[in-house]
Amino acid sequence: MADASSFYITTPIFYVNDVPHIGHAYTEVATDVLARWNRQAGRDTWMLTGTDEHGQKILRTATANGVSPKEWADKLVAEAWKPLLDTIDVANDDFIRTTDERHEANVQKFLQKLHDDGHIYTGEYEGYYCVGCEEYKQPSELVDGTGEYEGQLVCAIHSKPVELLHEKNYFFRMSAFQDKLLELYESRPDFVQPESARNEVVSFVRRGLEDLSISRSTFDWGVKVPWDETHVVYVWFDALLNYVTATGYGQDEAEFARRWPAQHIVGKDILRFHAVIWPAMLMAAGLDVPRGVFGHGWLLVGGEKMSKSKLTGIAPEQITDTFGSDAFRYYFLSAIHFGQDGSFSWEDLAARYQAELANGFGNLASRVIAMIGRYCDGEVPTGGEQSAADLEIVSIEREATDAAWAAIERLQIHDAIASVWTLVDALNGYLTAEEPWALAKDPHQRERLETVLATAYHGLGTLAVLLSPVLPKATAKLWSALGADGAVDAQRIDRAHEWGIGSRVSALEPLFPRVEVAE
Ligand code: ME8
Repeated sequence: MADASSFYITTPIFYVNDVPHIGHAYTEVATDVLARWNRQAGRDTWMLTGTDEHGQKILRTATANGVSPKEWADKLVAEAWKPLLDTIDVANDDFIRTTDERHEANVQKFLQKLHDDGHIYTGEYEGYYCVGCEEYKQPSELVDGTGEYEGQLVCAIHSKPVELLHEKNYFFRMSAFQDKLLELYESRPDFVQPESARNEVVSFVRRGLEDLSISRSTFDWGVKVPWDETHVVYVWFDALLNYVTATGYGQDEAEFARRWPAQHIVGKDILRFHAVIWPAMLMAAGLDVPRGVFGHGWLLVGGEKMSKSKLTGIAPEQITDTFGSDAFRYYFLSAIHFGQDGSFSWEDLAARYQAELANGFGNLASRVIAMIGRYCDGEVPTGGEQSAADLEIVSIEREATDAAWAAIERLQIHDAIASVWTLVDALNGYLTAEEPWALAKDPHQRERLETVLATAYHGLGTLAVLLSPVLPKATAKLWSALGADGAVDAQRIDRAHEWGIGSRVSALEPLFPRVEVAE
């Protein structure tokens, strides 16, 4: 098991049936911010993301497009899923595809072990299958279709008809793990977060666990079951294993021991797979369960979960082309309480961009640097005796650093940003109260002017360090304008207020320029 200085964090691996929308990008940026923060706190951090490429959903899409599923997946990964990471500035350490050899071979090893140890048997199942979810559904999860699906049962999530399937499959004895899972949720209350997600998972497991069908035999796009090549592994059983195959399970035990277990960040739609099925699979194989599972909320459009299948998907570039990747990251992570649903609107995005990023933070940075340029010839002043107001800024720097770090440890990203913003607001208030532009007009106030600018300068450096996981591009520019050494993301974030001072500032272009928003 990895030691306390190790931090392994994952996103779900996304289906390649379609291109990404801002819901997928939201999970990516949240995970990336947590990874960057931990990396900057000196932890041995690893962020994994990737794509889920097997199963009927991908097979059908590829067939409808007249290509093989592998060709389809290659195209989508190269043209859409990998470019997404650049669009939103994600610094992942690895990208796994379920068609990678390192994955497929070790899925077979895992399955063979479960088979050898008696966790798998042959059985029959009849039930309603949703290809959108790639899951058998309980009758309570279905609703009556309307419009073109009138008279049919549809999946409540996808609003598409389910299919009645009857198959002879291999089954995983998941029911045997019911008590162990309940003990896990009891002994580690933070295992499933947030609280609402935990409650849902606990009551689901208390109602009784069924065994799980883990193979399919009516199509062959998947990993072959090692002892019976007429079956492929159920796509979810295959996909969940990415988290261990990507970090050496079955082939590099040292790497695996260094990384595992992971903190999983997922949308609440796939909570049960991660918080019930996945830990049961790991328990059966004698491996450690994950460090935790965080189920975040949905981005809603018109009050419904935004999705491509319902044609409400918004492409991330629609936002980043106008506002930039930093604003994308900041907006979704500060405006939505991490763990709850949030409605996206262009008006809200534009308003927060202007008020918080352009006027609140960007303008503060430009003003302080311009004043040091104008009044001190670009030399960073050392300042004289500190007043109560100066000392108050120093203590807010320390408090914001501690509070942000504590919030990140609880995965409360919006709280962390709010804590950092107390320093943005305090510095803006400080400048308004101290009026350095007025002090500059009075030669007797020279020392006071320098002290105020030195204090504001130090506050900006602290902000650059604290905000670098969320705003990597803007803070790198600010850091260089502050004349500070090294790279901003190499500064210890848990001690952001102790950053080393530079000696000369240089001109800073507006960090968040005015944008013209089309109607
Ligand atoms: O479920 N709001 O992949 P998927 C917020 N391959 N997040 C959203 C969202 C929305 N409206 N829509 C999608 C799968 N997401 C499986 C996962 S993991 C072993 C296998 C995000 O392509 C959110 O993270 O359907 C959700 O859980 C995920 O995309 C589903 O992606």
